Amino acid sequence: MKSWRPKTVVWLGLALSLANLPAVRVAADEPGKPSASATAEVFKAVGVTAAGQIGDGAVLYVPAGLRPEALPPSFSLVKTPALGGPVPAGWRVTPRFSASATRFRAHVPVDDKVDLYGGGEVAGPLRRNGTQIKLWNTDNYLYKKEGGCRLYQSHPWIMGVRADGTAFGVIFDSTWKAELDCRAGLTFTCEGPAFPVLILERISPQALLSALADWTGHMDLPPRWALGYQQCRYSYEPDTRVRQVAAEFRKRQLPCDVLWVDIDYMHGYRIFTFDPVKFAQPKKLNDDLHSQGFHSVWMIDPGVKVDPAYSVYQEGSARQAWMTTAAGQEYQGKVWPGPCVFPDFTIPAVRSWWSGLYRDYLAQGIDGVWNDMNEPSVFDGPDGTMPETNLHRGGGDLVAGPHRQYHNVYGLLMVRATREGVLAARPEKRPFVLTRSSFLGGQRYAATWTGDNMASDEHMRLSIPMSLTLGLSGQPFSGPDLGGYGNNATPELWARWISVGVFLPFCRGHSEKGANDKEPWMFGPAVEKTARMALERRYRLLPYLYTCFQTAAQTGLPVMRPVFFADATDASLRREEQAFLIGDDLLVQPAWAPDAARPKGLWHPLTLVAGDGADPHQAQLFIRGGAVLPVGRAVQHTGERSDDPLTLLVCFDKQGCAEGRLYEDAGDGFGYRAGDYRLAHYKATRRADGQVDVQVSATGHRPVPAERVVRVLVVEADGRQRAAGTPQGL
Ligand code: NBV
Repeated sequence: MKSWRPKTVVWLGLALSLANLPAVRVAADEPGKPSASATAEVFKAVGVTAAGQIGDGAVLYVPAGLRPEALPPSFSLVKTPALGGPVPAGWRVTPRFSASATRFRAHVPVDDKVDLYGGGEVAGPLRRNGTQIKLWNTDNYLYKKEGGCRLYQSHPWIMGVRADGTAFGVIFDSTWKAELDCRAGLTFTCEGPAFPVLILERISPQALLSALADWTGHMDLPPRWALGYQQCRYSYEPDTRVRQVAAEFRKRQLPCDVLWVDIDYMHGYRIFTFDPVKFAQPKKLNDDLHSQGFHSVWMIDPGVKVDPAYSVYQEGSARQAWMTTAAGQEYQGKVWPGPCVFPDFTIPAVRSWWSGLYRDYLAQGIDGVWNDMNEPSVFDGPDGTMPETNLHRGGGDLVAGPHRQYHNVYGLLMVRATREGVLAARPEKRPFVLTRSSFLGGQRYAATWTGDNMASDEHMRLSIPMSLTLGLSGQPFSGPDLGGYGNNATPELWARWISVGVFLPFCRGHSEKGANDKEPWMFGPAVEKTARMALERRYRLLPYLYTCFQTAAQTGLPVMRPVFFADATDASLRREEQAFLIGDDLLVQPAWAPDAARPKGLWHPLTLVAGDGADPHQAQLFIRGGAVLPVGRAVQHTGERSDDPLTLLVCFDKQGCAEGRLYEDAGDGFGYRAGDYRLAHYKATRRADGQVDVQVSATGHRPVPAERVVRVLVVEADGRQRAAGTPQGL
């Protein structure tokens, strides 16, 4: 047998060392076209040191300047790519590398007929052809800066879906400040040195996303309470206000699981502290919330107040934990508390110190952590962040480098440390961390929301492709601020938004200081009724939704999916970005999108709450022919038992068959990893006499919950639900 060795093709003797060059702003030329201006940046071709297979349907391209056996550590990849054979014959997607004096580029030619998706958190269309984004995590209030072409997170990843439904994906494995241009093929240009490109090839978009999760990591199963409705505002203060909001939800019978505590709980905005007057007894507050079935999530920012009398500042200073200027001086920038210092999360000892801070903090009964401002956002810093020349000292496998290199992973490193700290403090519980800034692979550490949107029709519509695109970029757990963060929401807008928002993976209402109160009862009785109905729909769906989260954790498939996932060969679905799927079996069509493209085949209208078909704001729901959808009772919070009864909604295909799955476990903790779960697979068939046979097979050791009543309802073509028995033992 012939042994295979990487082929070395060095076209230019470029000894590229771009790491320390200053950022030179250049005119952004259209990729592939010669530049018009005499001073324009010139890119020269760079050869490939090695290219080869690194797994099934996965090929790595390594440009000159890098060695395949000594690639720089990757923040996205969870496995080190090892070349195992030549590029397979007929391989269809190949990058070309080039470099200018200051930047390095990979260009991937793409056939015009390919539809492009991904790129992470983007404000724009779902289909990315013809768009450009910047990868430079930015605190982008109301998405106003540069038309929202750079937001809080960076995902150097694009996937292409061909007419026949096959799909490929490209990971540009660099953290440096970059641009991703989808106008003429794919062009990724970074202000840093050479980087490898990984190309994945699969038979479908679904298989591709599973491959992406295998390479960039899977989301861990969140606690079940994190799937409930969550209410936030900047800020509920003092603690009595948090209690009032909690009481109001329960009094009005509006389902809710989580209350959020924003920065004003802190003592002078010092992180890990509590205001001695406004939040004098955080533990008592949390205990009381817990007794009413609420969980609470509290905010921690990265900026640490410069205050020699403050323990976090003292401890960090003693450890030399802070970011420095290029000259090695402690860097200070202004955030909420005034002058702040910022932990250098590239230093392993700083990360473990940061992790340790959560032990006493969480002992106050705090359930989840919200890491905000972690781009990092610096009020008086250049471009709203810290100088690109600031120095990260690194450690472990990370080399020292300028902020320009590590800026995009500052939030990722922070939430990695946060998650580790939360887990260490409470090893028996599943951590819940929400982050604003993130990077490709960030699903390993935290869920995310789409930052400071505004209360407008435009942003409401935009929020759907945003969350879909995050899902197509490896992050299954995301959602916008429902109702809009900035500005006042009108009752009409808020009602429309909550009616669709309840189907997003992360479901939280929020409002900015100064904007109107956006709790469900603030817009009058009619809107409150609409909200209750929408929330009850979500809570009825919890058994199905939790099953979708388990699928996402295990397979990498998003919870919220574009409708083209129902048929990747149907060209008419490729641009649909208002209607969407939850899992395989539920189609959500917003009331404002009556003309949304819908997949062919049987999709029967679905009612979940009496009267939901008559409410003008509720989204229309459709169940897929061939599906068994497990749903529960509308409870007030996820701690209540919702599976009494458990309803199996059966929608037969043309052959009179339907299948579905239900995943159940303790809802928190890690017992499921040792088999304490039940994954039921239902198979329903229509008998000649109109009755329904349901068979179940299950994996896992968890028994069927005691005395569970299961009822089967057949969903007919007109949406009517016909009772078809209450079988035992399901
Ligand atoms: O902590 C206050 C807010 C928070 O409510 C919001 O969700 C974040 O995106 N935070 C930004 C800082 C203030 C921004 C104006």
